[in-house]
Amino acid sequence: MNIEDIEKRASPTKVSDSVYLNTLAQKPGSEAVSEGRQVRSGRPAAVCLGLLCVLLLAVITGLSVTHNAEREQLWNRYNNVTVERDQLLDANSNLTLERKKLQSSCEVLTRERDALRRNLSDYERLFLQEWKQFGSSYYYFFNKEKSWSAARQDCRERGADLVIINSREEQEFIKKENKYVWIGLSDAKSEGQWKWVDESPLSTAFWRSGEPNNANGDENCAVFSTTADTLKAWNDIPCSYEAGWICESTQPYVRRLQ
Ligand code: MAN
Ligand code: CA
Repeated sequence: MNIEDIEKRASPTKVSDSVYLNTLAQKPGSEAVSEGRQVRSGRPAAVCLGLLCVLLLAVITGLSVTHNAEREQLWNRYNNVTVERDQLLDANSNLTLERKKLQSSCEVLTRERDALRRNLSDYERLFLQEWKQFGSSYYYFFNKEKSWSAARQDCRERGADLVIINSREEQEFIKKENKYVWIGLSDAKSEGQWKWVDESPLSTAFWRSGEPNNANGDENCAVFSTTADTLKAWNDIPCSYEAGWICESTQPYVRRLQ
C-alpha cells in the first residue's frame, strides 16, 4: 500500500474533493465552449437588429421630412388665411361704414320725401281750389291780359296749354264764366286752316255770326267773347291783341300759380 492509497482510505472525502476539484477545474473550459456557440447564434440577430435600426431610422427620417413639409404647408396656409381674414375684416369695416352712410342718406331722403309729400298735398289743395274741373280736364281762367302767344306760354309753363273746345258741353261750361279770353285756336300757319294748339282741326265750331272774317287780313287767333248766344261766341282777332286766357290741363298736377 502506498501513501496515496493510505490517504484515500484515511479520508475518503479527499478523493471526492479531488474529483470535485477536477470537475471544477474542467468547468471554465466547458463554459467557453457553450459561449462560442452563443456568439455564433447571436450574430444574425445583431445584424437583424442593426437592419431594423437602419430601417427605423429611415422611417423616422422619412416621417420627419413628410412632417416638416406638411408643417410648412400648414404654416403657409395659416399665413394665407390670416391675410385673407385681415382683408375680410377690412372689407367688413368698409361695408359697415358704407351701410352707416347709406342709412343716414336714407334717413335724409325719407325726410325730404315726407316734406315733398306735404308740399304735394299743398299743391293738390291749391290746384283743386283754383282750377275748375270739367270732365277729365282742369281749367283756369286768367283775368290778366296778354297776347295770344304770351298767354299760351303762360299755360305751358304750368304744364297746361290754351283750352281746346271739343264739344257743346265744354263750350257751355266755358261760357258760364262769361269772360273775354283767348282759346287755343289759330290759323296763323295757314290762313283759313283753323287748328287747335295740339294741331288737331276743328271738330265742332262756335263762331259768332260772320266770323271768322280775318278783318284787315290780320286776324289769326281766336277769342271767346261775351255774347248772349252761348253757341256763337268765338271771334278771330289779331294775335297781338291782349286778352285774358283759359288754360286746360288733363294732368291732375299743375305747378303752383304765381
Ligand atoms: C269787329 C269785327 C270782328 C273783328 C273785330 C276786331 O268786332 O269786325 O270781326 O274781329 O272787330 O276788333
Ligand atoms: Ca273777326
